[in-house]
Amino acid sequence: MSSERSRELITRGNLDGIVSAAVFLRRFPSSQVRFVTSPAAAAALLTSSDADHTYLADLSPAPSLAEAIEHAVRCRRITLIDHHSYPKEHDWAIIDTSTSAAGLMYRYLGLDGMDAVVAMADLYEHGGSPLVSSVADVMGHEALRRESEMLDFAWRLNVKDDAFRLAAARRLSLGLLPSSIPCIAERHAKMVGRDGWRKALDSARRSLRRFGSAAVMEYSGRRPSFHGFGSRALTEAARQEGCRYAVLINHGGSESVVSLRSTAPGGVDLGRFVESFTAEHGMEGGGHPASAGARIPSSSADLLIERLAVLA
Ligand SMILES: [Mn+2]
Repeated sequence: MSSERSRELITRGNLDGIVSAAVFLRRFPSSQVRFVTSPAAAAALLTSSDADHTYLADLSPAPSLAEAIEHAVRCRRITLIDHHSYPKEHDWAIIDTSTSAAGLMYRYLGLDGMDAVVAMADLYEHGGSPLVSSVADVMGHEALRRESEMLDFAWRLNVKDDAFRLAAARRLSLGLLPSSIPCIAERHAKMVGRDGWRKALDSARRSLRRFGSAAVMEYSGRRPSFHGFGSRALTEAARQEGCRYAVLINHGGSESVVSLRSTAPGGVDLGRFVESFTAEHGMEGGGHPASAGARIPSSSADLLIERLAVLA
């Protein structure tokens, strides 16, 4: 077996995962890529794999996956590249919360020629990065946002279609952008034609309430699906309403789960914001500058909204 064939990538099927696959394929064009939806699904694939070197991207080392990796590293190489903060350190894990998984892999593998493609993932995951700024200087921020949106719409047309993901990643690995890749552009056009995005934005807009800088959606239990677009529709509706931050609050009994997204680059570091809020009011929270989450006492939810409302 050639060394190319015994190397593989396991990653997620979302935008960051598809761009991670593109980065991997630029470096290892004939290696295998498989897409999964969770660390547990990655663990199952890893356990049945016989690759000499498995890369895992955009998957956090949750207990099920960490256990499978600890077992596998006894006889083969494993490299996990991820950007979600995780409390435990492992010598097979490279974790950096300041970039997308694709951006981290791009740096780690020492690649170039895909700056704009990788910037789409940084923009999608974090709202910004040094790479996003330098690419936006050249092609414009709005053009970069549109390219990112094209790829994001395209995979959502049929979330089960891994053959599409792979074909898209192969073209992206050449440094091409979504608008110049027919299979992506066609799917994006179909998705726009279905009008699902407009419907998702409309229903997101209806469920948001504005409080100064913050657009807030509160619910209890399962979050509405928004025609398959989920929190993406909420963040975009918030942006169009002129709000800097989108806030989702899932009210449980005594505690509530909060998720925060910034809708434009700049602004307050949301990870730090929730860390200091939870340090003051209890429970726990953390995240990135543009995306953060927390568990808070339900009694402090109104205060959290008030604080966010007055942020610049
Ligand atoms: Mn990611």
